[in-house]
Amino acid sequence: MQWQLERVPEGTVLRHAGTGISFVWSLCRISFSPDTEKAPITCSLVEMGEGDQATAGHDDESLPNSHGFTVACQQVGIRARLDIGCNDLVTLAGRLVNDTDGPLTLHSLDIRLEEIDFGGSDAEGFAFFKNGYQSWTATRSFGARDKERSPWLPPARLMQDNLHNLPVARRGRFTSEMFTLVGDNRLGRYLLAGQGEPFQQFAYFRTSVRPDDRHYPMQMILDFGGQVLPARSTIEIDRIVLAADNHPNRLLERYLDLIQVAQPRGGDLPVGWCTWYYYYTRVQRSDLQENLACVQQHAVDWHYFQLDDGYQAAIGDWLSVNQKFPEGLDPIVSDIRKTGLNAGIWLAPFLASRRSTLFREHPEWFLKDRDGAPLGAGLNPAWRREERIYALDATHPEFQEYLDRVIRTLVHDWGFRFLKLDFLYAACQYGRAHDPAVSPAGRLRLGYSIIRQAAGEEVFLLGCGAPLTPSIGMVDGMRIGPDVASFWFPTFRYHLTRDPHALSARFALRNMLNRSQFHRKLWLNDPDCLLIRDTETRLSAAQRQTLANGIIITGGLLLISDRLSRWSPELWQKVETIETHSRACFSGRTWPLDLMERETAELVYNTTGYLAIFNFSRRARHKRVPFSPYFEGLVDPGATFVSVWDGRRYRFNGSYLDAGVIETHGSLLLKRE
Ligand code: 9PG
Repeated sequence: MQWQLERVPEGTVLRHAGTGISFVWSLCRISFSPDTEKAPITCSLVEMGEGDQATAGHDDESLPNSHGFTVACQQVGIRARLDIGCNDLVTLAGRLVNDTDGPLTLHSLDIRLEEIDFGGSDAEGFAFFKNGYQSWTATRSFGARDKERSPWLPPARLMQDNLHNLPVARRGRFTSEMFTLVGDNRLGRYLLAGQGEPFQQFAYFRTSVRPDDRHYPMQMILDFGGQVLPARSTIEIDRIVLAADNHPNRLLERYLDLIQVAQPRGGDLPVGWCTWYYYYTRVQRSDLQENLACVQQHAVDWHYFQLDDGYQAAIGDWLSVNQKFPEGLDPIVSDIRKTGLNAGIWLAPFLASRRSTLFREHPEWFLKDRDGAPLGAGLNPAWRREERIYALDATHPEFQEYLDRVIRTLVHDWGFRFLKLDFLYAACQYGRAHDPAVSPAGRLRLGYSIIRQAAGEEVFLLGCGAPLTPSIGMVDGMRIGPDVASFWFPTFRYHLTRDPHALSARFALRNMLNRSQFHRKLWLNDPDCLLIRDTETRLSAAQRQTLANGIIITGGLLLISDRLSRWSPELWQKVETIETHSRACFSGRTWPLDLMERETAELVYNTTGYLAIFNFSRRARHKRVPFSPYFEGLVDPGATFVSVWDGRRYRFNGSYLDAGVIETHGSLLLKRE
């Protein structure tokens, strides 16, 4: 038993024997409204005495070594039974009980840890790892002097951030979703706080630190998003776990094992082609034919050929195609099948635009804002300006029937075997739903189960623009970063928008490396598409190589999005090499070893024996990779590696590996000899 719990007058002190990390568990508050229209009431949950506990009941399900306590807000009739269990993890589990004769609208359960102590004398070594809300959200670590930003434009926030846990752009104030890692890099001590099953709420974390602080507070929030708890009923709350270790990757691995609900899809690495990053919404039938012809000519062993955004008559009307596809999608699917590939298609199942037939005919199928109007879901610059989009209500029975029919038609009538489900955040937006007893996270889970039921087990479901926790166990693959692009970074646009998630090769790489451990624990990671074209690109040769190396070492889906007829014979050869190494890395575990020290990990190890070394700085750098602490227990101190691309040899000399000079945005991909 590594964690010890001690009761003191200020609260409950928890101390981890292995690392010496400790904190005080001080306060728990709940916020709810007796009536949807009324302002929320926030009350501190007070621990009840022995006698009161007896009336609370529910002693059936306590955790090992638990300190069960019933906390309640007596005057209004809500009760929480919480258990803190302590072994090598601290686990908080519990339920909420509505003791009244009317429904209660739930907002949040707020738990505070005070005086988190890593044993340092100030915050110089402080590091905070932020996991973003959904696929596209920035995911990276910060130091005590950093600022975490959110875009200026409200639609960009709505489409990429969690509106209910927005960064405040102040030095030392940080937010995270689903889990966070905080720690001290100088001491090598880390604490993980994370959300567990059943993933019916959103969990988020906030902290605030000043450079001379020795202790930090942390707020952990379970957000119910206005879910209604009917009279005299009970709900289980999502678990919260805390763990400590000297190695951030080991800690993350422990957490991912704990929350893994299903084995990811078996079989080989999925390889495919996608229309988006060359054709965008201009895609037409002849483009598909042209690329299919190339695939056939080169006899490659790919599995999927996916049509992205651009075929539909309007966002929401997935079964009516536009004038670029005059013969519909049937002939396309049969062309794809004839080439031996599986056809894939993109759709945004919980979005519809104002000009769609769906919106005009069924405004009642949408989530509603405060005034009862359909809830806006942002705007995509790739679509027409007048194409205002709205969020559908996954709890509406008639919409559920429509969704079922759309998916059945795409899969069983038209023959698609791969569905890229995009803009899924819309299902979780806070608004009035047909069934208010389903939480926002629960709405997305409900939507996924309707889609899975209609599509069948065999169809590959890829989540995109998707809040992470409700997707666990529901999708085969998951986009884990923002859109890639044929440029490194939009410097000018970034200055205008300050969008920390901005689509770019740089930020796509940041998320794919920083989130690489999710792969095959929660789903298959989709790092977004590989672009290796050497024409019609603003990526330098080094940047293209780095994108390829990042996709290879992290072992996720390999989806290509170039115009294949423009590839030279060298590029066809190159993609073969990429496939070989991607297949090898696919089944390994990837550890971004310096995750807590930089915005984007630069030392990435795959347990099948691959090592990638990146230089994300703006200058060429001579890189000496220290053996300790990163490689202890992973490779031996004299291990030799060979460069995958030029056969050069590199060796750990007991204390470091000299990687030589790596150009700006360049990288090495090495394999154990
Ligand atoms: C099709 C594209 C591609 C791409 C998806 C998604 O405004 N935004 O914040 C925004 C983010 C991502 C995005 C579009 C808009 O791209 O990730 O692969 O399928 O939709 O429209």
